[in-house]
Amino acid sequence: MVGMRKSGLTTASLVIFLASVTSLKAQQPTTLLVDVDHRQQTSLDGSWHYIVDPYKNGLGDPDKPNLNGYAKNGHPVPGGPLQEYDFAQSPTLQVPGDWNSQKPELFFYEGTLWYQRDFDYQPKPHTRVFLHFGAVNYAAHVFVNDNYVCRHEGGFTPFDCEITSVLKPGSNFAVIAADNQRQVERVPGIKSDWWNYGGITREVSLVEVPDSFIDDYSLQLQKGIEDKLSGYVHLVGAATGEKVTLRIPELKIEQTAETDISGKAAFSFAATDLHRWSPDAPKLYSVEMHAGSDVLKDDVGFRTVEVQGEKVLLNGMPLFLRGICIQGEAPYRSGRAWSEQDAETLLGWAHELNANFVRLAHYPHDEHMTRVADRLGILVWSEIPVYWGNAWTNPHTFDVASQQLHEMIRRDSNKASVIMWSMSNETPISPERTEFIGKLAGLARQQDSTRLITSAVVIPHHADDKTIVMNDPLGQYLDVLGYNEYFGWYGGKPSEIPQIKWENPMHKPLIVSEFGAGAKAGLHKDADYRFSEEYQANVFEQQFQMLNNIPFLAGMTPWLLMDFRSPMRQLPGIQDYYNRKGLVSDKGEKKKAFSVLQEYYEQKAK
Ligand code: GCB
Repeated sequence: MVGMRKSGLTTASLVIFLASVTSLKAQQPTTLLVDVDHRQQTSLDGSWHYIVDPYKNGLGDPDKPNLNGYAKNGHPVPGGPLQEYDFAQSPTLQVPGDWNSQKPELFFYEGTLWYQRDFDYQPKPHTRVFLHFGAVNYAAHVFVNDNYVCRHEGGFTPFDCEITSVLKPGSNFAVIAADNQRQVERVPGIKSDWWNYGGITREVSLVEVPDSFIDDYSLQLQKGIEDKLSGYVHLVGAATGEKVTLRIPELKIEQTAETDISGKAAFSFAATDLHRWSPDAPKLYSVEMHAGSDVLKDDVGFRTVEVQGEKVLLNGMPLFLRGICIQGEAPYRSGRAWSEQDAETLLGWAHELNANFVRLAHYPHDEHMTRVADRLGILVWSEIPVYWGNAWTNPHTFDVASQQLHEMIRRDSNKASVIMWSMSNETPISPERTEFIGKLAGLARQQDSTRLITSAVVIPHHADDKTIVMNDPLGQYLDVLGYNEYFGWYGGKPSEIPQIKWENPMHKPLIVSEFGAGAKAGLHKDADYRFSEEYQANVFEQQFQMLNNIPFLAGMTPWLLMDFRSPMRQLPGIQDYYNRKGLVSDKGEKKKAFSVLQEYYEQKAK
């Protein structure tokens, strides 16, 4: 111990503590728990003290760890240790929650911010304890009782730090440095059209598991096989040959299998009386897994999804994906969405639109979204933030992209709603980019053979000005082609849209993964007046005329459900830092285009 106080760190202890931080090399966690929301948890949500650290004094420069320099700039307290930082006296932020929308002085802040809170714990025998984070944007360095327990990169996926050996009876404390500085080699890179909300943006909890526990499982219908469930339950800390029992009581199914040397117990069994999950009937079954003293329960739907020629089939039947894009912005209050209620509001609007599909752009949304989608029967496109320009040849960039892909797949691989993994959005064509994303697609297939792989591409390959040819070389790696276009907004007049033609040399299903126009809620003008509700509604109507003539169109996800904050959208009085292409405003007002799309989808659903 280096002079820690119950409620925080003194400056002197912080300096020593930070010196040890730089000398320690904490690792990315190796455990990643699935289905955490069904486990016994102790929430650590609530008030956390924080210290803003724009110069990264706390972490030091990893290349030149010279923390004395930091100390020299301090103001010694006569006769005592330095007293520059004191978490106990510092203000608080609510967790979960981004810092930008909680404090006006942090609205534009991008950098390092330290969080601290105390918590009580009584260690129990044969119990391992993990600190589970739904997400921290972007990098997190996690300390418990002055031990550097883990670090994590990637702002939208969960991670679990094991803290069993550092916990003590009674009072404990956690310190987390969150760093959302934009960097070229990070994923996303330096520019994106959404607010770079920093901090512990999703829920935090302590999760207790027995010595040997289930960290992962998968149970699914394979493509094209409708009456056989297969998958595995994976144990950590178990000997080879450990018995695992899997039950689906409603189907009177009970199966047992034994773990192999890697801790996996494989299952494959007939499930003939299965009611398959679909948007019309989102049936979820209670699934129970028992292994030693660990029990894990989940609510799981079973369905198949596959591609046949230019069509997407759900449970063997062609389906038109009536979609809408959603950003992870909190309805009514702005800031990063994180709660079940946020998910219910956003997906409730999607439902009201007669949508059966959502594109969760441009990064994995919180788990409430996919849980609520499972319950409501809304199909999901889930994406990693490989967005616009990325450092295609940087090995670290590839590593963090593939890690985020892995974490996204792992968390949601048992969600029936999720039918597509998207590798990227609007990446400029180059051999390096195509190789990078092609490799990601290969990894996604290895990790999940049951879902479809997609990407939203944009670079127009027009045979002439009036024809879009879907020939982006990335298409060779994809099952479904996504294409973003803004005809009538960023180029051309709305009235010209219906003349645009499409060609599909790869003969794969196409989803028009974005189109739209900005509109300020309440601004009513003629249809040629930009940012009026009428302009936006007209763009949608013109788009429908074009889309109706694309024979290989498998679906569409217009941009987008709700206005969202973006530093790129400043037009005073209209945008005020919001991208206004929502069908619903940030305050929940529905624009004219909402009912236009709602009616179109009502017809499509017939
Ligand atoms: C796009 C991007 C999306 C932007 C949108 C826009 O193509 O994929 O992230 O927000 O256009 O509004 O320009």
